Amino acid sequence: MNESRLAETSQAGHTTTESTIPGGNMSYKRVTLSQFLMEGQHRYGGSGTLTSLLTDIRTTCKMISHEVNRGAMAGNMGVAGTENVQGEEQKKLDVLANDIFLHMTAQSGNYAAMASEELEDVHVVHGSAGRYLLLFDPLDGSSNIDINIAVGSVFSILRLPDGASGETLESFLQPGVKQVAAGYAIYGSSTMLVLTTGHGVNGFTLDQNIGVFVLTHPNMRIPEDASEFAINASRARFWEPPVKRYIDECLAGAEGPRGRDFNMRWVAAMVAEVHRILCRGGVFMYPVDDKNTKQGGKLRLMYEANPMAFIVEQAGGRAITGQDRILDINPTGLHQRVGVILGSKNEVDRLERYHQDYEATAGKAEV
Ligand code: AFP
Repeated sequence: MNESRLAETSQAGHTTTESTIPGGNMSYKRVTLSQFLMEGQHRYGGSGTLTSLLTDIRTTCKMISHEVNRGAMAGNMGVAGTENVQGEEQKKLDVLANDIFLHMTAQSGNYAAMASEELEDVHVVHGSAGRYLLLFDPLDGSSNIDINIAVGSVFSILRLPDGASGETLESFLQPGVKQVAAGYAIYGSSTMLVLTTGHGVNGFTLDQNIGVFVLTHPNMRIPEDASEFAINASRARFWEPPVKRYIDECLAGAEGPRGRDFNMRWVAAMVAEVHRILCRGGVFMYPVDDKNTKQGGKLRLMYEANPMAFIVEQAGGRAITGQDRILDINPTGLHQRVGVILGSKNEVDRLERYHQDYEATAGKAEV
């Protein structure tokens, strides 16, 4: 909601008076997530289901935020002693966050079934007449937990196809363009919920004093140009030529073909990288490389790449695998992995051109 819409809403009926209390707290004048969703429901003529779906997510993320913030005090640090379907060692908070998601979002009956990074198969919500599917990475960046660096939760919401059953995997295998909503929570210096329902991207900060998410980042937009890239540089020897070309040019800085210096960041939590890009632009890359080619890449399509691609595109950025638009990929598996290049439009356009140039050259070489 931009300021003008906020003003409209205020004029439309909410009596707002200047605080007459000396030094009075003005936070009551902010728009809460609930008010924002209701306003959007009236504006876009929703039935209220999407509002209810996102209310489930709101409560879930508040509970996970609480557990993350308690950290060592609650014995939430360290490993769980188990592995997930990816064969990755689970942290205690991975398991706890997953349980919170499953429990809290099943209560409303909105969801027919769910899929989680932490579960091998579809999780059916028995007895639900819900017409939606929820996919999530309950704790993204969990390798950061024990070193007190930002982590997050990522979610994606799909409609249950007409005539389909939430019991089956096939119901989930929809391209990212079919998402009805997506978002993430970032548990950092503050807890924020950033989401889209297809009408732009808006960010809400958790007011810990009253336990309410308030609109603090209306209509988030990604600058088309940027001079900051995020990639795990320890994998440089595995990169494909187009990626190496792009990074080498960034590193060449003002004396190189880009004519300006670049900065680098790597937080090892996709949520934090995407949030930074939404706040100030940049490009995030976890491309397919010589080492992860067999797996199809590192990041998972259904509950990491697709929701983040939806958000990034809604904020004016782009999200590709290198050659293809991520949201157009027809999934073949619940835990399918893809290469991810996303962020500022003009930087992603350049990377796409470099991949096309390379494919064209390689194609000629094979003739
Ligand atoms: P974890 O949740 O296992 O820490 O993985 C996080 C992630 O999927 C993504 O959020 C990061 O961008 C990426 O992996 C970090 O990968 P590296 O461990 O290779 O830095």
